[in-house]
Amino acid sequence: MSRPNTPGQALQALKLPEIWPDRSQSWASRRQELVALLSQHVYGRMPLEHGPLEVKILAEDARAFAGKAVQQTVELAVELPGGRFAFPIQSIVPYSGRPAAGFPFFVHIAFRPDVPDKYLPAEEIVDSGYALLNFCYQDIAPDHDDLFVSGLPALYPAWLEQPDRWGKIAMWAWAASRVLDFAGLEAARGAQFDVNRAAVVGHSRLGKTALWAGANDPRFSLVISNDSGCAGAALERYKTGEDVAAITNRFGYWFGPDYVRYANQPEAMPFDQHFLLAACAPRAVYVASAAEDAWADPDAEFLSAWAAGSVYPALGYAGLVTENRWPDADCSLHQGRVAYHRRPGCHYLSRTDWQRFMTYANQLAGRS
Ligand code: GTR
Repeated sequence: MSRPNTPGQALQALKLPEIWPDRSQSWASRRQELVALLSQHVYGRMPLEHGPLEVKILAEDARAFAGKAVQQTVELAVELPGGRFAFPIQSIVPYSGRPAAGFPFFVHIAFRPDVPDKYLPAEEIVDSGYALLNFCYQDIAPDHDDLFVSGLPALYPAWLEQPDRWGKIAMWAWAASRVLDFAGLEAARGAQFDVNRAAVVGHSRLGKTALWAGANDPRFSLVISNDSGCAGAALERYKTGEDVAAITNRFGYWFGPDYVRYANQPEAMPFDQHFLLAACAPRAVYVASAAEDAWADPDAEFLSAWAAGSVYPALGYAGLVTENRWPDADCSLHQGRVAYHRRPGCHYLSRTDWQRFMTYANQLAGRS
């Protein structure tokens, strides 16, 4: 497909399904429908029932990062229909500059448990006045097709019999909400976290996961996807690189059973990925692209962000604030409740990405 001269022309030609066609319907009710639609057709449905969260500190470094923060390894556990599920997280909380309401924080859905990590400049995040809650997705459900016999899904056995049973993206997203439960418990004890400034962030397959976590859990006030591509931020109807056929062929277990039906026929989808971004509205949603990431398709991610922004004005906010031209290889569009950046280089969660996320999060706080 050759690229139309302007993104506006591209969107017009696509004739995307409308996010909120009946404006007499309340947004709260339409938003629920979007989540239900995406559950049914893409990610599978998340179970809701679980026991109360149990918290156990496994290890503590009170002088982490040159003495600037306390770092704890914490075990979170809940009772589920099939037994007890426990997983470790890392909690990093700065000592200085604590706002009265507690620190704003990132729930980082991580490829590895390590803090710091090549995708996680933890000291810089601490220095910027943010706390961090980090967990490794493989500790929730392993990232391979094991027929859901291990980790979290095995403890919801009946759920796996459902025709719209969840896939692994939904399982990893479920865990992000349990981590947020932990922040809530800590905040209730007067501890460090400002639960009104909770962001969820992930890269690539975990960027898809961050979006699904944010769509499901309105307690996340900022939802950030980095290079999330197919089944993440990118419009399926527009994109090149990875498509539904390619992703379900390699990673069918990430999704509910229905998604594969749309392989090679995106026009049959009663939705597109702008529904996923809009399901976060009126909260802030941030789409980050890498200029050379053709597999994810930066233009398709940008168009989706722009299309999703269309619901915000009726909710009292600007969506994506942009001119009608394709983004430069290095740009940040931070003025609306839908934010976008494109940075030079390839598929990676870089320091540059984090710096821009924090710039935007600071700006949001200044506004509210
Ligand atoms: C690729 C996959 C992408 C993206 C990526 C990643 O192999 O096709 O959808 O999720 O992995 O997570 O790094």
